[in-house]
Amino acid sequence: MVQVSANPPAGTQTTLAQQLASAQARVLFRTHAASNGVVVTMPASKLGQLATAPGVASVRVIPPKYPATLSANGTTPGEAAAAAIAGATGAGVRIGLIDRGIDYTHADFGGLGTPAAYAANNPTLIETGSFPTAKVTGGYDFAGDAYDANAAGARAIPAPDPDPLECRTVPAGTAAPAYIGQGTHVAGLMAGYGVTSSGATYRGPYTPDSNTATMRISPGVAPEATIYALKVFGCTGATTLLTAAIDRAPDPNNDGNTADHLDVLVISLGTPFGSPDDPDALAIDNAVRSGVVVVVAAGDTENTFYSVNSPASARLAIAVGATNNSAQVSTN
Ligand SMILES: [Ca+2]
Ligand SMILES: [Ca+2]
Ligand SMILES: [Ca+2]
Repeated sequence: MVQVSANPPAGTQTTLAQQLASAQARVLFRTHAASNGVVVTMPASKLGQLATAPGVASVRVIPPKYPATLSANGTTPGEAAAAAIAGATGAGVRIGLIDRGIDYTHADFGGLGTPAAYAANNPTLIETGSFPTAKVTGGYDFAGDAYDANAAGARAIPAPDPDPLECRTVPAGTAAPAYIGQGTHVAGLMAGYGVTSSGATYRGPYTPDSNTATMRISPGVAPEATIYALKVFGCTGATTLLTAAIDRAPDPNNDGNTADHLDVLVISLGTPFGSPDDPDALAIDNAVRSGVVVVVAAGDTENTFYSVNSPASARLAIAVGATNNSAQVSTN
């Protein structure tokens, strides 16, 4: 990531883009709210000439990030009830989720909840009336389903589209990884409505008396919050698109004014042995300064030294560890 100096002259990013082209750099995206810079893929041998270009404050490598996979079975009725006792149902709170996207056709988010509804939804475009929904109130796909930062050739280049529907398939001949469904799972833990034993969306009330024990899926911890789906992964593999998504949290409508910033940003992904100076971590610090509470998974590498993920390593992030259902430190 090429970060622009403070108070740069107008047009610095554009001038920089021209210099980047001469250095065989391909621009992946530009940012303005949580970070002022340009993210490129380019030959390592050309990095030195960029560092001395006018207006450049720093040139940093973005380590690829991976989904922080889950093995828990969802929220328990007790967790949902505890939140309800506190009156903390999330009403009025807007949560951004940077992940693999969300299956917003799922009944847990008020969708039809049928395989046919998912299959009929083209993940590259917004069919009239399909999105946003009352629960998933906005979002964007920064990646496109074919994207994988670690792939060779064209798949390493993101192909963004407006639909953050989570991918449920993998390329032919590829084994399905453990994280298929992760974005939808995390969204449900956060803010799912709940699904009744008959498969219908639960519509409340969210009180200590709610009979969640017999539900197919318990309500999320904040079942009345809304979700903004920021998709940074393709169907498989890694991402270097995190800063593009973090940039959207202070300014969801991308108009340069942060008055509409999200309340909370949840990031359940990363790479072990993180640095607080990873560009993604620095973008998080700036998002927090804009008023966004940023919560990041601490990682899946068990109890060892320096195992906290980047970007959970951000100085201003709330880094959250996890245990499994047997009270063991999370290991995927
Ligand atoms: Ca669609
Ligand atoms: Ca898409
Ligand atoms: Ca705005």
